[in-house]
Amino acid sequence: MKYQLLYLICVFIKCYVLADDFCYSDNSECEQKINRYLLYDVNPPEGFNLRLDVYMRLSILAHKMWRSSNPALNRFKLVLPPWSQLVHWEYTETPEYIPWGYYFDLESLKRFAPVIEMYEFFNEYPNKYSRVTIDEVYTLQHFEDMFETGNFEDRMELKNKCKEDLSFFLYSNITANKYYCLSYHGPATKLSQLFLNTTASSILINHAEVSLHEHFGGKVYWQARRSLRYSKELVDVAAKFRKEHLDSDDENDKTVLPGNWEDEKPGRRAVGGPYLAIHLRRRDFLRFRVKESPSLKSVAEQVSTVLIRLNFDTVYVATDASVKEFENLSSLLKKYKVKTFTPSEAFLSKYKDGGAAIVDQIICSHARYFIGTHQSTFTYRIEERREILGFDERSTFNSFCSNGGQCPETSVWKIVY
Ligand SMILES: Nc1nc2c(ncn2[C@@H]2O[C@H](COP(=O)(O)OP(=O)(O)OP(=O)(O)O)[C@@H](O)[C@H]2O)c(=O)[nH]1
Ligand SMILES: *[C@@H]1O[C@H](CO)[C@@H](O)[C@H](O)[C@H]1NC(C)=O
Ligand SMILES: *[C@@H]1O[C@H](CO)[C@@H](O)[C@H](O)[C@H]1NC(C)=O
Ligand SMILES: *[C@@H]1O[C@H](CO)[C@@H](O)[C@H](O)[C@H]1NC(C)=O
Repeated sequence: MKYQLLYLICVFIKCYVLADDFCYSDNSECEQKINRYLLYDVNPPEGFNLRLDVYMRLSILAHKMWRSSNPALNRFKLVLPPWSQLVHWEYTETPEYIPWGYYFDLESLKRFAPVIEMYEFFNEYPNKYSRVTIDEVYTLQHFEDMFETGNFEDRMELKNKCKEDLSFFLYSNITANKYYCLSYHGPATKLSQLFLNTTASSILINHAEVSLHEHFGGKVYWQARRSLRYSKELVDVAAKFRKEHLDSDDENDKTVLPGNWEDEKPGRRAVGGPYLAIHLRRRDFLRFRVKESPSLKSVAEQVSTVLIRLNFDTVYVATDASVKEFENLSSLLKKYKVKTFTPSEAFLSKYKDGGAAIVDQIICSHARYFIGTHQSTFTYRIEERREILGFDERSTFNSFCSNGGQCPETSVWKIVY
Protein backbone atom coordinates (compact mmCIF):
# COMPACT_ATOMS: atom_id res chain seq x y z
CA MET A 1 0.00 0.00 0.00
CA LYS A 2 2.71 2.33 0.97
CA TYR A 3 4.48 1.50 -2.23
CA GLN A 4 1.43 2.43 -4.31
CA LEU A 5 1.05 5.72 -2.61
CA LEU A 6 4.59 6.56 -3.30
CA TYR A 7 4.18 5.45 -6.84
CA LEU A 8 1.26 7.86 -7.36
CA ILE A 9 3.25 10.72 -5.99
CA CYS A 10 5.96 9.62 -8.21
CA VAL A 11 3.74 10.10 -11.22
CA PHE A 12 2.21 13.44 -10.36
CA ILE A 13 5.16 15.28 -8.94
CA LYS A 14 8.14 14.21 -10.88
CA CYS A 15 9.61 10.97 -9.76
CA TYR A 16 13.20 12.06 -9.21
CA VAL A 17 12.12 14.51 -6.52
CA LEU A 18 11.49 11.50 -4.39
CA ALA A 19 14.37 9.57 -5.74
CA ASP A 20 16.67 9.94 -2.81
CA ASP A 21 14.41 8.42 -0.16
CA PHE A 22 12.80 6.09 -2.53
CA CYS A 23 15.26 4.33 -4.66
CA TYR A 24 18.11 3.39 -2.43
CA SER A 25 16.05 0.34 -1.56
CA ASP A 26 16.65 -2.51 -3.92
CA ASN A 27 13.56 -1.71 -5.91
CA SER A 28 15.05 -2.04 -9.35
CA GLU A 29 11.80 -1.34 -11.17
CA CYS A 30 11.68 2.08 -9.61
CA GLU A 31 15.31 2.71 -10.25
CA GLN A 32 14.75 2.27 -13.95
CA LYS A 33 12.20 5.05 -14.00
CA ILE A 34 14.55 7.66 -12.65
CA ASN A 35 16.57 9.56 -15.15
CA ARG A 36 19.93 11.17 -14.85
CA TYR A 37 20.76 14.03 -17.16
CA LEU A 38 24.04 14.85 -18.80
CA LEU A 39 24.23 18.37 -20.21
CA TYR A 40 27.20 19.84 -22.00
CA ASP A 41 28.42 23.03 -23.56
CA VAL A 42 31.22 23.97 -25.94
CA ASN A 43 33.68 26.86 -25.97
CA PRO A 44 31.64 29.81 -27.38
CA PRO A 45 33.92 30.68 -30.36
CA GLU A 46 33.69 27.18 -31.83
CA GLY A 47 31.75 26.84 -35.08
CA PHE A 48 28.89 24.61 -36.10
CA ASN A 49 30.92 21.76 -37.50
CA LEU A 50 33.37 21.46 -34.66
CA ARG A 51 30.36 21.39 -32.34
CA LEU A 52 29.10 18.41 -34.28
CA ASP A 53 32.39 16.69 -33.63
CA VAL A 54 32.06 17.39 -29.90
CA TYR A 55 28.52 16.00 -30.09
CA MET A 56 29.95 12.78 -31.52
CA ARG A 57 32.39 12.45 -28.62
CA LEU A 58 29.60 12.95 -26.08
CA SER A 59 27.07 10.79 -27.89
CA ILE A 60 29.57 7.94 -27.89
CA LEU A 61 29.87 8.37 -24.11
CA ALA A 62 26.06 8.38 -23.81
CA HIS A 63 25.83 5.35 -26.11
CA LYS A 64 28.28 3.35 -24.01
CA MET A 65 26.63 4.32 -20.72
CA TRP A 66 23.23 3.41 -22.13
CA ARG A 67 24.46 -0.06 -22.99
CA SER A 68 26.23 -0.53 -19.69
CA SER A 69 24.73 -2.90 -17.13
CA ASN A 70 25.54 -0.43 -14.37
CA PRO A 71 22.29 1.19 -13.18
CA ALA A 72 24.16 4.33 -12.17
CA LEU A 73 25.20 4.88 -15.78
CA ASN A 74 22.51 3.44 -18.00
CA ARG A 75 19.89 5.96 -16.90
CA PHE A 76 21.67 8.97 -18.39
CA LYS A 77 20.00 11.06 -21.04
CA LEU A 78 22.19 13.39 -23.07
CA VAL A 79 20.67 16.87 -23.33
CA LEU A 80 21.39 18.56 -26.67
CA PRO A 81 22.52 22.18 -26.27
CA PRO A 82 20.41 24.33 -28.62
CA TRP A 83 22.05 26.23 -31.46
CA SER A 84 22.33 29.87 -30.55
CA GLN A 85 24.43 32.88 -31.51
CA LEU A 86 27.26 31.00 -33.16
CA VAL A 87 30.20 33.23 -34.06
CA HIS A 88 29.98 32.68 -37.80
CA TRP A 89 26.26 33.24 -37.95
CA GLU A 90 24.47 36.50 -38.35
CA TYR A 91 24.27 38.10 -34.94
CA THR A 92 20.87 38.40 -33.29
CA GLU A 93 20.32 40.68 -30.30
CA THR A 94 18.12 38.27 -28.37
CA PRO A 95 19.31 34.70 -28.39
CA GLU A 96 17.19 32.25 -30.33
CA TYR A 97 17.39 28.68 -29.23
CA ILE A 98 17.25 26.50 -32.30
CA PRO A 99 16.46 22.89 -31.42
CA TRP A 100 18.43 20.05 -32.98
CA GLY A 101 15.26 18.74 -34.63
CA TYR A 102 15.42 21.62 -37.12
CA TYR A 103 18.72 20.34 -38.47
CA PHE A 104 18.80 16.66 -37.64
CA ASP A 105 16.57 13.62 -37.64
CA LEU A 106 16.11 13.08 -33.89
CA GLU A 107 14.64 9.60 -34.34
CA SER A 108 17.82 8.62 -36.10
CA LEU A 109 20.04 10.10 -33.36
CA LYS A 110 18.02 8.29 -30.72
CA ARG A 111 18.83 4.93 -32.26
CA PHE A 112 22.41 5.55 -31.30
CA ALA A 113 22.17 7.35 -27.96
CA PRO A 114 19.42 8.47 -25.57
CA VAL A 115 19.35 12.16 -26.50
CA ILE A 116 16.74 14.79 -25.68
CA GLU A 117 16.29 18.42 -26.65
CA MET A 118 16.87 21.19 -24.14
CA TYR A 119 13.17 22.07 -24.12
CA GLU A 120 12.33 18.49 -23.22
CA PHE A 121 14.78 18.75 -20.33
CA PHE A 122 13.00 21.90 -19.14
CA ASN A 123 9.70 20.02 -19.28
CA GLU A 124 10.96 16.91 -17.53
CA TYR A 125 13.26 18.29 -14.91
CA PRO A 126 11.86 19.76 -11.67
CA ASN A 127 12.04 23.54 -11.48
CA LYS A 128 11.36 26.04 -8.77
CA TYR A 129 9.86 29.40 -9.75
CA SER A 130 10.87 28.68 -13.35
CA ARG A 131 14.50 28.21 -12.38
CA VAL A 132 16.37 24.98 -12.88
CA THR A 133 19.19 24.01 -10.55
CA ILE A 134 21.76 21.62 -11.92
CA ASP A 135 23.36 19.42 -9.27
CA GLU A 136 26.96 19.50 -10.41
CA VAL A 137 28.91 21.46 -12.99
CA TYR A 138 32.33 20.34 -14.16
CA THR A 139 34.35 22.79 -16.21
CA LEU A 140 37.00 20.91 -18.12
CA GLN A 141 40.40 22.44 -18.66
CA HIS A 142 43.66 21.20 -20.11
CA PHE A 143 46.47 20.27 -17.76
CA GLU A 144 48.72 23.27 -17.75
CA ASP A 145 51.84 21.18 -17.52
CA MET A 146 50.94 18.85 -20.35
CA PHE A 147 53.33 20.25 -22.91
CA GLU A 148 56.13 21.02 -20.44
CA THR A 149 56.20 17.58 -18.89
CA GLY A 150 55.18 15.76 -22.03
CA ASN A 151 52.69 13.76 -19.98
CA PHE A 152 49.92 12.86 -22.39
CA GLU A 153 48.50 10.00 -20.38
CA ASP A 154 44.79 9.90 -19.64
CA ARG A 155 44.17 11.57 -16.29
CA MET A 156 41.71 13.80 -14.43
CA GLU A 157 42.10 15.92 -11.36
CA LEU A 158 39.62 18.12 -9.51
CA LYS A 159 40.90 21.64 -8.92
CA ASN A 160 39.61 24.36 -6.62
CA LYS A 161 39.98 27.17 -9.06
CA CYS A 162 38.71 27.48 -12.58
CA LYS A 163 40.55 29.48 -15.15
CA GLU A 164 37.31 30.88 -16.45
CA ASP A 165 33.87 31.97 -15.43
CA LEU A 166 30.85 29.96 -16.32
CA SER A 167 28.10 30.49 -18.76
CA PHE A 168 25.08 28.28 -19.21
CA PHE A 169 24.39 28.50 -22.90
CA LEU A 170 23.05 32.01 -22.36
CA TYR A 171 20.27 30.78 -20.11
CA SER A 172 19.68 33.02 -17.11
CA ASN A 173 17.21 30.61 -15.52
CA ILE A 174 19.73 27.85 -14.89
CA THR A 175 21.91 27.77 -11.80
CA ALA A 176 23.92 25.06 -10.15
CA ASN A 177 24.53 23.66 -6.69
CA LYS A 178 28.16 22.63 -6.98
CA TYR A 179 30.90 23.79 -9.29
CA TYR A 180 34.09 21.94 -9.97
CA CYS A 181 37.03 22.48 -12.23
CA LEU A 182 38.42 19.37 -13.72
CA SER A 183 41.81 19.23 -15.36
CA TYR A 184 41.27 16.61 -17.98
CA HIS A 185 43.12 14.64 -20.56
CA GLY A 186 41.45 11.68 -22.17
CA PRO A 187 38.47 10.54 -24.19
CA ALA A 188 34.94 11.68 -23.35
CA THR A 189 34.07 8.07 -22.50
CA LYS A 190 36.32 8.31 -19.42
CA LEU A 191 33.94 10.85 -17.91
CA SER A 192 31.74 7.95 -16.83
CA GLN A 193 34.27 7.26 -14.05
CA LEU A 194 33.35 10.61 -12.63
CA PHE A 195 29.63 9.85 -12.77
CA LEU A 196 30.13 6.66 -10.78
CA ASN A 197 31.40 8.73 -7.90
CA THR A 198 28.31 10.90 -7.57
CA THR A 199 24.57 10.49 -7.11
CA ALA A 200 23.82 13.80 -8.83
CA SER A 201 20.85 13.52 -11.14
CA SER A 202 21.95 16.37 -13.40
CA ILE A 203 25.51 17.06 -14.45
CA LEU A 204 26.77 19.73 -16.81
CA ILE A 205 30.10 19.39 -18.58
CA ASN A 206 31.42 22.77 -19.61
CA HIS A 207 34.10 23.03 -22.31
CA ALA A 208 33.26 19.54 -23.43
CA GLU A 209 35.62 20.06 -26.38
CA VAL A 210 38.55 19.43 -24.00
CA SER A 211 37.55 15.76 -23.96
CA LEU A 212 38.70 13.72 -26.93
CA HIS A 213 37.55 10.92 -29.18
CA GLU A 214 38.19 7.44 -27.91
CA HIS A 215 38.85 5.98 -31.38
CA PHE A 216 38.62 8.68 -33.99
CA GLY A 217 37.56 7.07 -37.23
CA GLY A 218 36.72 3.74 -35.61
CA LYS A 219 33.55 1.70 -35.96
CA VAL A 220 31.65 3.39 -33.14
CA TYR A 221 32.70 6.82 -34.41
CA TRP A 222 31.13 5.98 -37.75
CA GLN A 223 27.98 4.65 -36.10
CA ALA A 224 27.61 7.98 -34.31
CA ARG A 225 28.24 9.79 -37.58
CA ARG A 226 25.80 7.64 -39.54
CA SER A 227 23.08 8.24 -36.95
CA LEU A 228 23.58 11.98 -37.37
CA ARG A 229 21.28 12.29 -40.34
CA TYR A 230 19.98 15.66 -41.46
CA SER A 231 16.33 16.57 -40.94
CA LYS A 232 13.84 15.55 -43.57
CA GLU A 233 12.87 19.17 -44.34
CA LEU A 234 16.47 20.14 -45.16
CA VAL A 235 17.05 16.98 -47.17
CA ASP A 236 13.89 17.82 -49.15
CA VAL A 237 15.03 21.39 -49.84
CA ALA A 238 18.36 20.03 -51.11
CA ALA A 239 16.63 17.33 -53.17
CA LYS A 240 14.43 19.93 -54.86
CA PHE A 241 17.47 22.03 -55.72
CA ARG A 242 19.38 19.02 -57.04
CA LYS A 243 16.46 18.02 -59.22
CA GLU A 244 15.76 21.48 -60.62
CA HIS A 245 19.28 22.81 -61.08
CA LEU A 246 21.65 19.87 -61.21
CA ASP A 247 19.73 17.05 -62.85
CA SER A 248 20.49 14.94 -59.79
CA ASP A 249 18.33 12.50 -57.84
CA ASP A 250 19.05 9.54 -55.61
CA GLU A 251 17.74 6.89 -57.99
CA ASN A 252 19.94 7.93 -60.89
CA ASP A 253 22.87 8.90 -58.70
CA LYS A 254 22.72 5.54 -56.88
CA THR A 255 22.69 7.23 -53.50
CA VAL A 256 19.53 5.70 -52.03
CA LEU A 257 20.07 4.80 -48.37
CA PRO A 258 17.79 2.63 -46.20
CA GLY A 259 15.37 4.49 -43.92
CA ASN A 260 17.31 3.40 -40.85
CA TRP A 261 21.09 3.94 -40.69
CA GLU A 262 21.46 0.64 -38.84
CA ASP A 263 20.50 -1.12 -42.09
CA GLU A 264 23.22 0.54 -44.16
CA LYS A 265 25.64 -1.81 -45.86
CA PRO A 266 29.28 -1.28 -46.79
CA GLY A 267 30.01 -0.73 -50.47
CA ARG A 268 31.10 1.92 -52.94
CA ARG A 269 28.35 2.04 -55.49
CA ALA A 270 27.43 5.74 -55.52
CA VAL A 271 27.75 7.53 -58.85
CA GLY A 272 26.57 11.02 -57.90
CA GLY A 273 24.93 13.79 -59.89
CA PRO A 274 26.51 15.13 -63.10
CA TYR A 275 28.31 18.08 -61.50
CA LEU A 276 31.46 19.04 -59.68
CA ALA A 277 30.92 20.46 -56.18
CA ILE A 278 33.37 22.62 -54.30
CA HIS A 279 33.52 23.87 -50.74
CA LEU A 280 35.46 27.09 -50.67
CA ARG A 281 36.07 28.35 -47.14
CA ARG A 282 36.92 32.07 -47.09
CA ARG A 283 36.41 34.73 -44.36
CA ASP A 284 38.61 33.89 -41.35
CA PHE A 285 40.50 31.27 -43.37
CA LEU A 286 41.76 34.00 -45.71
CA ARG A 287 43.12 35.94 -42.77
CA PHE A 288 44.68 33.07 -40.86
CA ARG A 289 45.89 30.92 -43.72
CA VAL A 290 47.19 33.50 -46.13
CA LYS A 291 49.69 31.24 -47.88
CA GLU A 292 47.39 28.21 -48.12
CA SER A 293 44.34 30.08 -49.46
CA PRO A 294 44.15 30.14 -53.26
CA SER A 295 43.14 33.31 -55.10
CA LEU A 296 39.81 33.20 -56.90
CA LYS A 297 41.70 33.08 -60.16
CA SER A 298 43.55 29.98 -59.05
CA VAL A 299 40.29 28.42 -57.81
CA ALA A 300 38.72 29.04 -61.21
CA GLU A 301 41.68 27.41 -62.95
CA GLN A 302 41.53 24.35 -60.73
CA VAL A 303 37.75 24.04 -61.21
CA SER A 304 38.11 24.39 -64.95
CA THR A 305 40.77 21.67 -65.12
CA VAL A 306 38.54 19.20 -63.29
CA LEU A 307 35.44 20.11 -65.32
CA ILE A 308 37.32 19.46 -68.54
CA ARG A 309 38.59 16.14 -67.22
CA LEU A 310 35.09 15.08 -66.14
CA ASN A 311 33.55 16.48 -69.29
CA PHE A 312 30.98 18.38 -67.19
CA ASP A 313 29.76 21.93 -67.62
CA THR A 314 28.28 22.47 -64.14
CA VAL A 315 29.94 23.40 -60.87
CA TYR A 316 28.11 23.76 -57.58
CA VAL A 317 29.74 26.28 -55.24
CA ALA A 318 29.33 26.09 -51.46
CA THR A 319 31.11 28.96 -49.82
CA ASP A 320 31.05 31.52 -47.03
CA ALA A 321 32.56 34.08 -49.44
CA SER A 322 31.00 37.52 -49.80
CA VAL A 323 28.57 38.14 -52.65
CA LYS A 324 31.30 40.21 -54.36
CA GLU A 325 33.80 37.39 -54.19
CA PHE A 326 31.23 34.92 -55.44
CA GLU A 327 30.37 37.14 -58.42
CA ASN A 328 34.03 37.47 -59.13
CA LEU A 329 34.47 33.73 -59.17
CA SER A 330 31.39 33.28 -61.36
CA SER A 331 32.72 35.74 -63.88
CA LEU A 332 35.99 33.82 -64.01
CA LEU A 333 33.96 30.69 -64.75
CA LYS A 334 31.68 32.28 -67.38
CA LYS A 335 32.12 29.34 -69.72
CA TYR A 336 30.39 27.04 -67.26
CA LYS A 337 27.14 26.84 -65.34
CA VAL A 338 27.88 28.02 -61.82
CA LYS A 339 25.20 27.04 -59.29
CA THR A 340 24.73 27.98 -55.68
CA PHE A 341 21.91 27.66 -53.17
CA THR A 342 20.40 31.00 -52.21
CA PRO A 343 18.01 30.56 -49.30
CA SER A 344 14.71 32.44 -49.28
CA GLU A 345 13.82 34.90 -46.51
CA ALA A 346 11.34 32.39 -45.10
CA PHE A 347 13.97 29.66 -45.06
CA LEU A 348 16.50 31.88 -43.31
CA SER A 349 14.10 33.12 -40.69
CA LYS A 350 13.37 29.56 -39.65
CA TYR A 351 16.65 27.72 -40.22
CA LYS A 352 19.20 30.56 -40.01
CA ASP A 353 22.68 30.25 -41.49
CA GLY A 354 23.01 26.72 -40.12
CA GLY A 355 20.16 25.48 -42.32
CA ALA A 356 21.72 26.98 -45.45
CA ALA A 357 25.06 25.44 -44.50
CA ILE A 358 23.49 21.99 -44.20
CA VAL A 359 21.73 22.30 -47.58
CA ASP A 360 25.13 23.20 -49.06
CA GLN A 361 26.68 20.17 -47.40
CA ILE A 362 24.00 17.83 -48.71
CA ILE A 363 24.34 19.11 -52.27
CA CYS A 364 28.14 18.74 -52.12
CA SER A 365 27.75 15.20 -50.78
CA HIS A 366 25.84 14.12 -53.87
CA ALA A 367 28.19 15.41 -56.58
CA ARG A 368 30.11 13.07 -58.85
CA TYR A 369 33.32 14.80 -57.71
CA PHE A 370 34.16 17.05 -54.77
CA ILE A 371 36.94 19.49 -53.92
CA GLY A 372 37.08 20.90 -50.40
CA THR A 373 39.12 23.31 -48.32
CA HIS A 374 42.10 21.83 -46.49
CA GLN A 375 41.51 21.51 -42.72
CA SER A 376 37.99 22.91 -42.71
CA THR A 377 35.64 20.94 -40.47
CA PHE A 378 32.84 21.98 -42.85
CA THR A 379 34.65 20.04 -45.58
CA TYR A 380 35.23 17.06 -43.23
CA ARG A 381 31.50 16.69 -42.62
CA ILE A 382 30.92 16.56 -46.41
CA GLU A 383 33.66 13.98 -46.86
CA GLU A 384 32.13 11.83 -44.14
CA ARG A 385 28.71 12.03 -45.74
CA ARG A 386 30.19 10.93 -49.08
CA GLU A 387 31.84 7.98 -47.36
CA ILE A 388 28.45 6.99 -45.93
CA LEU A 389 26.79 7.34 -49.34
CA GLY A 390 29.42 5.03 -50.81
CA PHE A 391 31.49 7.13 -53.21
CA ASP A 392 34.85 6.08 -54.57
CA GLU A 393 37.25 7.81 -52.16
CA ARG A 394 39.19 9.36 -55.03
CA SER A 395 36.13 11.47 -55.87
CA THR A 396 35.98 12.78 -52.28
CA PHE A 397 39.33 13.48 -50.65
CA ASN A 398 40.51 16.40 -52.75
CA SER A 399 41.45 19.90 -51.57
CA PHE A 400 42.29 23.11 -53.34
CA CYS A 401 45.94 23.80 -53.96
CA SER A 402 47.49 27.14 -53.03
CA ASN A 403 48.44 29.80 -55.57
CA GLY A 404 51.97 28.52 -55.74
CA GLY A 405 50.66 25.15 -56.84
CA GLN A 406 51.35 23.62 -53.44
CA CYS A 407 48.71 20.96 -52.94
CA PRO A 408 47.99 19.86 -49.38
CA GLU A 409 47.93 16.21 -48.46
CA THR A 410 44.24 15.52 -47.80
CA SER A 411 43.78 13.15 -44.87
CA VAL A 412 41.68 10.21 -45.92
CA TRP A 413 39.29 8.94 -43.23
CA LYS A 414 37.61 5.95 -44.79
CA ILE A 415 34.39 4.60 -43.38
CA VAL A 416 34.56 1.54 -41.11
CA TYR A 417 31.61 -0.75 -40.39
N1 LIG B 1 26.17 28.18 -46.32
C1 LIG B 1 27.47 28.01 -46.14
N2 LIG B 1 28.02 28.41 -45.01
C2 LIG B 1 29.34 28.19 -44.82
C3 LIG B 1 30.14 27.57 -45.79
N3 LIG B 1 31.41 27.49 -45.31
C4 LIG B 1 31.37 28.02 -44.09
N4 LIG B 1 30.13 28.45 -43.78
C5 LIG B 1 29.65 29.12 -42.59
O1 LIG B 1 30.76 29.35 -41.77
C6 LIG B 1 30.62 28.66 -40.55
C7 LIG B 1 31.99 28.23 -40.10
O2 LIG B 1 32.36 27.05 -40.63
P1 LIG B 1 32.45 25.80 -39.69
O3 LIG B 1 33.14 24.78 -40.49
O4 LIG B 1 31.17 25.44 -39.08
O5 LIG B 1 33.34 26.39 -38.56
P2 LIG B 1 34.34 25.64 -37.72
O6 LIG B 1 33.68 24.56 -36.93
O7 LIG B 1 35.09 26.67 -36.99
O8 LIG B 1 35.15 24.89 -38.80
P3 LIG B 1 36.22 25.42 -39.82
O9 LIG B 1 35.63 25.39 -41.21
O10 LIG B 1 37.26 24.39 -39.63
O11 LIG B 1 36.55 26.79 -39.35
C8 LIG B 1 29.64 27.55 -40.82
O12 LIG B 1 28.97 27.14 -39.67
C9 LIG B 1 28.71 28.20 -41.80
O13 LIG B 1 27.75 28.99 -41.12
C10 LIG B 1 29.52 27.17 -47.00
O14 LIG B 1 30.12 26.60 -47.90
N5 LIG B 1 28.19 27.41 -47.12
C1 LIG C 1 14.34 29.04 -19.20
O1 LIG C 1 14.47 29.99 -20.24
C2 LIG C 1 14.33 29.47 -21.55
C3 LIG C 1 14.64 30.58 -22.52
O2 LIG C 1 13.91 31.70 -22.27
C4 LIG C 1 12.91 28.88 -21.71
O3 LIG C 1 12.76 28.35 -22.99
C5 LIG C 1 12.71 27.79 -20.67
O4 LIG C 1 11.41 27.25 -20.73
C6 LIG C 1 12.97 28.36 -19.26
N1 LIG C 1 12.91 27.26 -18.31
C7 LIG C 1 12.01 27.20 -17.32
C8 LIG C 1 12.10 26.03 -16.42
O5 LIG C 1 11.18 28.07 -17.14
C1 LIG D 1 36.18 8.81 -6.88
O1 LIG D 1 36.21 8.96 -5.47
C2 LIG D 1 37.34 8.38 -4.86
C3 LIG D 1 37.16 8.50 -3.36
O2 LIG D 1 36.82 9.80 -2.98
C4 LIG D 1 38.61 9.10 -5.35
O3 LIG D 1 39.75 8.53 -4.78
C5 LIG D 1 38.68 8.96 -6.87
O4 LIG D 1 39.77 9.70 -7.36
C6 LIG D 1 37.40 9.49 -7.52
N1 LIG D 1 37.44 9.23 -8.93
C7 LIG D 1 37.14 10.16 -9.83
C8 LIG D 1 37.24 9.76 -11.26
O5 LIG D 1 36.81 11.27 -9.52
C1 LIG E 1 38.03 40.16 -58.26
O1 LIG E 1 39.05 39.61 -59.06
C2 LIG E 1 40.07 40.49 -59.45
C3 LIG E 1 41.02 39.73 -60.35
O2 LIG E 1 41.41 38.50 -59.80
C4 LIG E 1 40.75 41.09 -58.23
O3 LIG E 1 41.73 42.01 -58.60
C5 LIG E 1 39.70 41.74 -57.35
O4 LIG E 1 40.28 42.23 -56.16
C6 LIG E 1 38.61 40.75 -57.00
N1 LIG E 1 37.56 41.39 -56.20
C7 LIG E 1 37.05 40.79 -55.14
C8 LIG E 1 35.94 41.54 -54.44
O5 LIG E 1 37.42 39.73 -54.73
